[in-house]
Amino acid sequence: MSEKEIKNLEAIFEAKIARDEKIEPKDWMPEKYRKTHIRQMSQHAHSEIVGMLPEGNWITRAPSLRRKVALLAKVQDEAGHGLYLYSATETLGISREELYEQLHSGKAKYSSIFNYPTITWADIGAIGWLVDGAAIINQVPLCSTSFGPYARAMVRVCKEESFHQRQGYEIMLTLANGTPEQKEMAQDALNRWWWPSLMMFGPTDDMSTHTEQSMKWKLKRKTNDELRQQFIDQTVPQANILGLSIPDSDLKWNEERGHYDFGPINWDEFWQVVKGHGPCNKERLQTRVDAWEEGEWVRDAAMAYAEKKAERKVKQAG
Ligand code: BYC
Repeated sequence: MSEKEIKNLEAIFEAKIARDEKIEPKDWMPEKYRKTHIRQMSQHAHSEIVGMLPEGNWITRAPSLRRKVALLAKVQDEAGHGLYLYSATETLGISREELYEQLHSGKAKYSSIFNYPTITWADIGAIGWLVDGAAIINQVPLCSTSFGPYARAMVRVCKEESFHQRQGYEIMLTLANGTPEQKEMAQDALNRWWWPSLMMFGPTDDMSTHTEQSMKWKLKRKTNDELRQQFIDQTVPQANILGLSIPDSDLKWNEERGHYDFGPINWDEFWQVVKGHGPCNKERLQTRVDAWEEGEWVRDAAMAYAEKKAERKVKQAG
């Protein structure tokens, strides 16, 4: 393709972004746009799949049938989110096998939050309330992201996340209004999950490598810091209703800014977890690799069946 033709395609692409039109898989797009989307969307898909593990840990120990049914449904929804997102990523010309390989080899990232352990039942409440609460804030703007398949997948994901957030908050509400031991368990879960939840939004804007370009492409509609602040402002009143205290002595309403001020985030901890040295990184990855290897016979059987069926069709047609 000549330089002039590329410039022309670039102009068409930029004009579409400016008009808020969706970019579809068959449209021309700059290579960097395609790669950035593969990176973010696949990391998002991996996060959903790995995100099933900390909660899956509690399915057999949920305290009642009602809690078990809700938790099962939530974890199944997460599998579904992963599958929509892998399919949407495949439209950018990368195979599912390649995506899995990137996760299993440790090349691809997934959200830092899923490398923390779920020690008590209250952790399931805290994940629904805080982690899904953070996910909604991060993902609602993604419903209007510029790449069509990602934006459309996000609409359904957000509806389901909203149910997840409520099931978590309801667990916290029950514990916070329960016995002193139950309330203490809820407080302990909030203490352990608060800061990692703030880290989910990614590094501060001045440290974020991708935000500026992703905002220009309308992949990201808000910056990491804007979303983090929105999460804090929304969550503090919810903690007050629960009668639990947020583990941050610097947390204070700032009348002038119209936002809560908050204390420093431990970015060393964040980067340690992102680089694979969090409390559960090794266990999480190993579980995924084992699932992939143990499922090989299922994939082989499905492929063999599909081939046999295709052969039979050809014979019948001939
Ligand atoms: N954990 O330039 P930045 C869920 C990486 S699933 C690990 O700001 P970007 C749920 C980042 O990848 C939650 N790594 O990046 C599921 C980059 O490294 P690379 C997942 C992180 O992409 C089950 C570097 O740091 N949600 O909600 O502009 C149950 C610099 O960052 C993290 C999504 O994936 C992190 N927390 O912004 C319950 C949403 N943060 O790639 C809930 C879609 C940053 O250059 N993704 N890094 O090696 C996004 O919105 C954006 O990718 C992020 C990061 C805001 C996460």
